[in-house]
Amino acid sequence: NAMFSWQRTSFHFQPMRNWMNDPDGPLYHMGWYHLFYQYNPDSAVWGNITWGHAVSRDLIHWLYLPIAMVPDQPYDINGVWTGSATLLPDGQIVMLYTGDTAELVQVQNLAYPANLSDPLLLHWVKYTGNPVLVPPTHIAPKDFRDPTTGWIGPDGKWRITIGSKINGTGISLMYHTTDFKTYELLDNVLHAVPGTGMWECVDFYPLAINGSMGLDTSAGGPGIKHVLKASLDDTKLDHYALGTYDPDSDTWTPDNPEEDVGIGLRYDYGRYYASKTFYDQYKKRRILWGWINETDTEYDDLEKGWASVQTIPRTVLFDNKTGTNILQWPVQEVESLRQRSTKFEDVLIEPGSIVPLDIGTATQLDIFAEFETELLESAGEEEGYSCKGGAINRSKLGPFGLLVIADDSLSELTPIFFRPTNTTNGTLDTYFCADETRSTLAPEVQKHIYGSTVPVLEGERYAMRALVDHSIVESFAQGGRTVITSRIYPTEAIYGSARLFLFNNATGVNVKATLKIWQMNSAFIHPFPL
Ligand code: DQQ
Repeated sequence: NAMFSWQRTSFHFQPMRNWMNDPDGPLYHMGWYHLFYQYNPDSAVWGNITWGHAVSRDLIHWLYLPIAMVPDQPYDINGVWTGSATLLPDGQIVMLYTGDTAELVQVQNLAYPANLSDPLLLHWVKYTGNPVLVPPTHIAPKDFRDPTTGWIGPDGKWRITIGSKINGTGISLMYHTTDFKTYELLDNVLHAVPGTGMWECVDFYPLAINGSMGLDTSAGGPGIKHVLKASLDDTKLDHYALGTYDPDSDTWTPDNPEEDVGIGLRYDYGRYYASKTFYDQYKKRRILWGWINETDTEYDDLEKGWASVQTIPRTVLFDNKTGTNILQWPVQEVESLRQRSTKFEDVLIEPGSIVPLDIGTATQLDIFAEFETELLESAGEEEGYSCKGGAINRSKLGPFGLLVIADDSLSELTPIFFRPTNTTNGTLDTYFCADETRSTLAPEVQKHIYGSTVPVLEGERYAMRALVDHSIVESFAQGGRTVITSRIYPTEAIYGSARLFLFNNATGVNVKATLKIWQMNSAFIHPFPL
């Protein structure tokens, strides 16, 4: 179906057709990265969920493989739902996933590759003893899903955790196991946060406080913090927090109780859900996948014949400069798609002005932009602005930034911008925002204004990177402290009509922009020639 075909991405992973949601069981095996994903083979809306499967040498170019698992057993006949891979020290691969049973009960099942020496891991065997876990008696049958990757504690036992809720409190149940077939439920939960509702797709992993390497999921000891992430079913938002894990009590404590899971930081302030990390033992890094869901109508998705995209995989590190957040950054392999680049130095953008950037077509870009501001004398006082009000809401110090996926007449445009603002206690806060209000002329599309604060430290310029891919913009502020993904539905700013601009809508500052912009090649994403 050619409808809106210009909205398909060129270097993001998406199936050729039909519906995709959560990434599942990502892993690296014998030279190949494997991505599984929630997939409806029959339609562009959710249902009949199977595990789609694709492999890559570099996380950028992909080969679609046959569906890895379909609902064909009483314990998963209503859907092969989300799960995670655990690589055992002896080389075995354990896949735990949620099955929606014939009775619509959520249970956990075990699967493993039929042939470990097959680099493509084409065939998966479901364990004959499935289900391996059913909802505990105090848990509702539909509140028990998405098992994590396992990790080993100091006692040599494996642990997994599974999200749930009790009376509106989001919780993560803890289990011990030695063989992934039988499990012991612990009395305590890993963590609980009142009012956050059902926790889907819990992720739990260590980050080194210093250094640029990722850690195996079982890593422990000093010099480590643990990230706990929950996908909140009530709001469809991915929230994380940094904290300390005690492997003896199997509990986790947030560094800052006011920024606990579900009430504090988010991975991505845009369109993003059901993310999952894995440890890449080949390149020694932790990699984060996330699902970019649609903001158009189901009707449009059915017309298009497809729905959803995965983000470019991101490496995750602890930000030891702020000490309060993670850093997310597109995997370095995406840079292999870079082609011709253009540099702009100290481009002056005066208050209320728009400056076109002459780079030709602007549908596939990797943009690095730095901004410096110079306060004008006429500037008055102001405080308390945020992303709210979007890019047309002018204040003394902002907004300024990029207009992406815009056309020459500016009938469609998406501002990605900074807004520094004074606070009531005399400090400066900086917001990083994306304003989709004017992103499309299409009527029945949600048009959000996204964003949050971003730490900008002493001596740092305002810095952003944006990956533009036809209908997706992934934007990273200050090296990945705050991230926003936009799903955009252009009707005019397409193909050769797409342009890039700078803008400054502040009333009291001149802005100078320095940029390097690469045209991006398309990735090779095709069926594997089996
Ligand atoms: N998607 C899966 C569930 C999970 C949800 C079903 C999150 O396992 O909780 O497709 O998007």
